[in-house]
Amino acid sequence: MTFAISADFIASENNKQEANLGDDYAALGRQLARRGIDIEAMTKRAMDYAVAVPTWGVGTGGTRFARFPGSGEPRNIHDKLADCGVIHQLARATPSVSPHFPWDKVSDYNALRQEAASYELGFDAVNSNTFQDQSGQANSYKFGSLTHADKGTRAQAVEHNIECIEIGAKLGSTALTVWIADGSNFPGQSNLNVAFDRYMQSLQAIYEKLPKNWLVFLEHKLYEPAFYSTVISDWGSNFMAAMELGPKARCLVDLGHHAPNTNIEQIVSRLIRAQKLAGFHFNDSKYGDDDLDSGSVDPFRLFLIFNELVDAEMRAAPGFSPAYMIDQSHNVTDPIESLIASAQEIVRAYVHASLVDRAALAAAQDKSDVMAGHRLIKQAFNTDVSPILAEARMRKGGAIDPLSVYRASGYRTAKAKERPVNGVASAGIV
Ligand SMILES: [Mn+2]
Repeated sequence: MTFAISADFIASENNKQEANLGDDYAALGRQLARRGIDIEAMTKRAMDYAVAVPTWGVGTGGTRFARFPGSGEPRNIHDKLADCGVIHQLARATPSVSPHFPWDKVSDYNALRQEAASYELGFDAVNSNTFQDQSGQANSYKFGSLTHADKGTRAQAVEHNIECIEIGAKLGSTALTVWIADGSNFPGQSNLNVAFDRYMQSLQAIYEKLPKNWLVFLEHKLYEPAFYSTVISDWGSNFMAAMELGPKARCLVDLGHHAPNTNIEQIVSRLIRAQKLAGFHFNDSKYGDDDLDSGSVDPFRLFLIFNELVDAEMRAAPGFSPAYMIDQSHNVTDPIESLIASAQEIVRAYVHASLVDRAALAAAQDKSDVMAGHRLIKQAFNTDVSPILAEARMRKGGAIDPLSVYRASGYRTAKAKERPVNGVASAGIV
């Protein structure tokens, strides 16, 4: 019998804070009512919002310098599902996981689906991996995968993506996320035009294998591991590829995959307009693709992105149905704590954006009343919606204060005993 956090434990921890939450919730409710906002409607929105957790996110990440493993780390997909289950059990905002292959390979995917369901988890987009070599692999990805100069290597990478679709179909997924590390480190290393052509040919072969209700999410990345050029470097390249491929291809926005200070919310707005927004990989950054916890450095930027998303939702933008996922590397924190905190910050940004008085904002913009428009945005962002988030969690059976409950539960200590270190050092940043 492995350790699990009981519903009774969560309820008893909640008991200690329920009265204070009631006070705070009532006070916020009165404040919002003065602004013509029904707090119950906001709480319902918070309860309905969901973001996926990647299976690799519950493992400790690393950098290209070192990785410092934490105790009780998940050793396989079964441990990962248990950890993802705890995140959802406490924070109640992450009902699905995004698996990665071959890392999460098993022999029986029906059993894996049931195992996930036992934690109230489903499967989100499947992720392929052609950025590292696996043992026994015929061709190396050292110089690329879907765009490799060698035809056989490209075919191998295409086959792997098709296998991911087949596994995903068994798990109940309806999307494949493709990120490739292909690019070049030296001018002259590869022909920029030929590389893109090869990408299109490979993606076309994958696209043709997508089941009827499936989408393919194309992920761009400005740099790393290729530092001179990456084949799908920016949203322009991504958009070109998605347009050429067809309606099942959409552009994924990873917040860290842009040059510093890029106006990501404007990119989001454009992709919504073109009905090409696949969804998000949420994280935060200061200098580059830092993969820091969502909302930890620049919560205002996260809010501004959600401001575009809620705007699109409110005007029922055609084809608008983004997939939300967290994509972070947890190097110095307990990954479960980071993912709980990030999920909260993402729901917070969503509720903040939902508070924006859109009719007043449109009126201010029509009159070119700059400061009025800006104040409306700031008013929403500056509202402390913590009581709404806590109330939403509690009503769904989660914890009023998930991080404290997680720590008090002793989950990590129990897992450290159950999951002995196997001595195998795994990869760094993912
Ligand atoms: Mn990503």
